[in-house]
Amino acid sequence: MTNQEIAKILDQAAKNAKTVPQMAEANKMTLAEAYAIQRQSIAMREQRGEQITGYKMGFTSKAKMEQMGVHDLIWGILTDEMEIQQGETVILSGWIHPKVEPEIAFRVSKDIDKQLILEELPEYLDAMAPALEIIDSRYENFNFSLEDVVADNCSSTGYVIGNWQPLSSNISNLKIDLIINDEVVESASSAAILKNPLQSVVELSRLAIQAGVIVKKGHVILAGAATKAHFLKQKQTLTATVESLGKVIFKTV
Ligand code: OOG
Ligand code: MG
Repeated sequence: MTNQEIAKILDQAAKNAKTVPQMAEANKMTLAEAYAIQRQSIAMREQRGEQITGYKMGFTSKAKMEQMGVHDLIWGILTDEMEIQQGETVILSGWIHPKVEPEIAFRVSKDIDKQLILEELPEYLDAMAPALEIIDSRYENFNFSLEDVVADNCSSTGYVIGNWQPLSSNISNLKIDLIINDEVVESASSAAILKNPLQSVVELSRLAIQAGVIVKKGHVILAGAATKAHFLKQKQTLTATVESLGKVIFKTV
């Protein structure tokens, strides 16, 4: 199969909420080809009128790497179609086997056009917020190789951002909880995200520059989940709380 054909299969799988088999091994897909397929599938979304709203980092914590059996940082692309408002009720039937995970989001205040170091971030970011990400792998049983998940835009499906707060550079030990209904199902420190979630933005700047991508002013960056993800079920209230940043909520039917 060509990269374009694989991109089309993955795009349609997401659009129609139908699983597809993994394709990387059979097609001897390299990581570079997987990212090319990811970009081609996003181009198909753009042709339908979707706009890029930001980027997400993945597998930035041990908990996520272990849960999914993949051991390398990845990045994916977010679009406006994936944006969910705080408090919104989402319909699960439009997805395959969605999971939810707690995240920290950053807002870009100046185009990122070079590889940044930690000390430069306050010049490029102006806000941070608690967030929830919905991931929905297009592969059967949520199983994939590194190349497969990258080609599938890193399972990107939905994201909810809480109220923006001023950026603080001292965020390497904040308590993060994932709460389903009234039960805390996961709890971690933000240190689980590369020892400091801001390091995730440093890594994104490196990957973006390598790929020739400029992360634009106004874009959102998800730093990657600090905990495992949980499958969504109907009639749930999902909450993420991040110490000193507050909480963000959505519901399912
Ligand atoms: C891939 C997405 C990983 C994260 O925060 O680590 C991710 C997946 O787990 O399906 O979003
Ligand atoms: Mg995530």
